[in-house]
Amino acid sequence: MMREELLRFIAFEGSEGAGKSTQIRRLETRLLSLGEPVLTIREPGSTPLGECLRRLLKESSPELAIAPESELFLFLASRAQVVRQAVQPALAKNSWILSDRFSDSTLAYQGGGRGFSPALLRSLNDIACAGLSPKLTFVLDLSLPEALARIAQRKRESGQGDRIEEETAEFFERVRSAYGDLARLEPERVRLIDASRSVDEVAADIWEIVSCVFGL
Ligand code: Z5A
Repeated sequence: MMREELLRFIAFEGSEGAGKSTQIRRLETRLLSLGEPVLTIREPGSTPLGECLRRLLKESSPELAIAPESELFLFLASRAQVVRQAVQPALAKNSWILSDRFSDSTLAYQGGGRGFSPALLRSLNDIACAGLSPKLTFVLDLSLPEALARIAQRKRESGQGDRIEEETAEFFERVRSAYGDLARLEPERVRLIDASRSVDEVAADIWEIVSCVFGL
């Protein structure tokens, strides 16, 4: 396994619409401008298998009727694949990894949201991740009404929605609260970022933390 202090592995977490993809693009551009090698991935996805699983997981179809247990294993399968096929090889070349969601999504959505035990999820995550954990995880924190407004706006623009988006407000409150618990449990690694501010303000916060943690 890779030595922890060499890992240039950053995950972005939070509710849908919190701005993860936007902030990853900002950070990626900044690192590339310094001549740094960067691999950006998303979960589920980023491998041929993972992208198939992503389509299944996002599809809102009564015929599929994905059970919570099946959902859990599909997310884990996508993670196991991307770790072995993309993340490990890139880290071995000392590349940065920027991940749009990673193992903490399972703790927040399948743990907080669906009620699976955190201890069980941590064991399963360990297998999927081959013991790998991001050095730094940003949780972009946004209230539910603000997140819903952003999602609605994007839906109007792209016409696309998905299965998990159809969950109840209580489900998303539990997810948000689970992210808060993670930040309290591992304050060095998991940083809660107020995502209600402008894109520039959030990006500035993230850059300050990245440059401090990685000595840039
Ligand atoms: N899931 C799970 O249950 N378990 C797991 O283990 C994993 C995932 C890995 C993946 O959905 C779903 O799978 C997700 C969790 C579950 N479901 N939910 N809910 P996804 O990958 O399709 O989507 P997402 O990860 O939830 O993110 P997203 O919808 O793509 O949103 P985002 O990346 O956080 O936000 P964005 O695309 O950067 O921005 C959204 C909009 O807001 C866009 O129009 C932006 O221009 C705008 N925006 C961004 N930042 C700002 C600021 N600061 N101000 C104003 N407007 C902004």
